[in-house]
Amino acid sequence: MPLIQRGALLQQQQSKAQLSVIIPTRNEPLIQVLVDQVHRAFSYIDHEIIVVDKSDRLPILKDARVIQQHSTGLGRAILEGVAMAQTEWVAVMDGDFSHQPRDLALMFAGIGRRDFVLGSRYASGGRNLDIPVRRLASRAFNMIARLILGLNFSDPMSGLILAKTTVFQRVRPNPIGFKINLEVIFRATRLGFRGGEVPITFVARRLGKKQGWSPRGGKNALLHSRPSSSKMKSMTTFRPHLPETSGPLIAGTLLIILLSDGFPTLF
Ligand SMILES: Nc1nc2c(ncn2[C@@H]2O[C@H](COP(=O)(O)OP(=O)(O)OP(=O)(O)O)[C@@H](O)[C@H]2O)c(=O)[nH]1
Ligand SMILES: [Mg+2]
Repeated sequence: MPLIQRGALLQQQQSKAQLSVIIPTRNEPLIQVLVDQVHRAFSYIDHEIIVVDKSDRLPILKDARVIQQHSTGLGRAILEGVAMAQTEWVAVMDGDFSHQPRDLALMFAGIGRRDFVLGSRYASGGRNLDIPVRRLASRAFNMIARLILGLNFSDPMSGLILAKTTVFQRVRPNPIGFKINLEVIFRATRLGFRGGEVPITFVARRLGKKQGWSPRGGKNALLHSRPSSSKMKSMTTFRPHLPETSGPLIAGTLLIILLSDGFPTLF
């Protein structure tokens, strides 16, 4: 190949972003502030931000690709974002400041030879500053997921993940509702991808309308997921009667959601 062409190709390769940060959003008032902070956290690396939006009105954002979500549910929003990414790495974070851009930058810096890393509230040095009822539910939900799936991660439900794009491509998640990371982690580990975790600080949403009460939005899973079993169908009809903060009911509901919704997609 002529030198000049080789040079142009090299330049093209070098200027290609290495990392796509995918932020699913639904009426998030602080999204532009978050986009700016993510850019600052990754100022040392070529990156892009893809906002996959399902708001009432598509936000106009500076320095981010905004795509309108065509599918339904958070899990599928993430997949739409990953499909747009042409980078070696993809990261997924919430758009409400529960996940900190600096934590994501630390995850990227510490990735080493691993194929994916999870942000963990429960690894040594991590913190969960969410409201008490959600902290409790999150612990219970994590424990159930880890026990049943035999996952060796302290917090597979944190929602913050950084992975090689090939991990998502090989895993080909088929999410129903919210539980995409659980599915990705479980299948990726089975496929032999190397995973790790980095401690993070998770905070309750700063602003904006609450979208769900469960650690990862069980209510949205009920509202937006495609029923995968008769159990799920009965949960959907049952939903309007759910009180907002009834602990045992929440734990029971989460368990049923997990069993009826997430698990059939894992195997
Ligand atoms: N594109 C898209 N984004 C969503 C959808 N549901 C939630 N989100 C976004 O996904 C991220 C996580 O959802 P949250 O509503 O924060 O879920 P949560 O943390 O369990 O609950 P709260 O923080 O209490 O609302 C946020 O950035 C939401 O705006 C959806 O159906 N589509
Ligand atoms: Mg949130």
